[in-house]
Amino acid sequence: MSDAPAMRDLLGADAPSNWGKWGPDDELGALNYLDAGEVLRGIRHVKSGETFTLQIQMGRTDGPGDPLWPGREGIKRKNELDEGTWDGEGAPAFPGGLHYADDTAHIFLQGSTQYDALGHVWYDGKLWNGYDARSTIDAMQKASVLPIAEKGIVGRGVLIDMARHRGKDYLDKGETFDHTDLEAAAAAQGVTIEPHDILCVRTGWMKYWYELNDPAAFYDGFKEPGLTYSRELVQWFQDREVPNLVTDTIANEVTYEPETGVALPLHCALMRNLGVTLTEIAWLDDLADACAADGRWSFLYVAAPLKVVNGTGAPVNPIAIR
Ligand code: UVW
Repeated sequence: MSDAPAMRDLLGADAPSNWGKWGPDDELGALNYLDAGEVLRGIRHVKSGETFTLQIQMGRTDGPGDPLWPGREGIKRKNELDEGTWDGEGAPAFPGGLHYADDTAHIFLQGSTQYDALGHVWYDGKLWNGYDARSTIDAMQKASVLPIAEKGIVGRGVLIDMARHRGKDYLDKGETFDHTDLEAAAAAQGVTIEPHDILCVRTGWMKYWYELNDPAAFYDGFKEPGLTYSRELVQWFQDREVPNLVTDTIANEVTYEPETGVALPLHCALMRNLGVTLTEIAWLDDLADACAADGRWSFLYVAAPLKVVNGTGAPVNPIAIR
């Protein structure tokens, strides 16, 4: 048993919270900030019409596989019908000679670039907005990914390139940064992180996964780089009214809070308590290169995770339009 403190002791009984802010039945959390005005604000940041898709490829077979939280598996895609099907005795015959191919897939909903449902993590038996954690049993009844998917996520995105800011291709294992570093990087990039921005943060960690091409080395002493918990950082997210945090890491924050060893406290502080939606495993490198080339770090961000009823999350291919 670890001697790390309980989540409630680390975050505090009076941790910053948005529970109740959007009513007792809310399942969207800080995405409520993204209203029609925010869509129009995002559109004003489209200047050149370039588009960048931010999902990693699912089920790549030419490298290390897909980057995953330990214990998860990448997509298992299976041919059900292909040209071979139509050779056999008793193959279906369609008027006109139509042939077609079908696949099935077994996927972890968190097994690729994804939106987490607000109910995806919890502590002390309560999810986002105070919903009972037992409502997750068998199927996520409250704060599933479905309301997020029904809404869609559209607004002004801003990219903070922490790896570039620190002069690296990718951050080191366990390397941390906080809101003051985000502000410093933004200032160096010549961009301001504005209220209601969809905050995209690049660490280079996806690039590291593919370039290293060695899952054993990647998972040895598994500790992703990322944002690290402090009460001030959580307060900053609440004050900035950040609706959505998007990163190129598997879990959006340094895996273990360095002082206490608590695993993923920002999942709890931001997602469970503030209703900030988390998007993980994003491919931000091509977007970052384009932003660095002309010094424009803001864009229209559009994402529509799959409408999985009762889903704990859903794969997504967000698009940044600049
Ligand atoms: C966990 O919460 C364990 O994983 P993630 O949010 O990265 O999918």
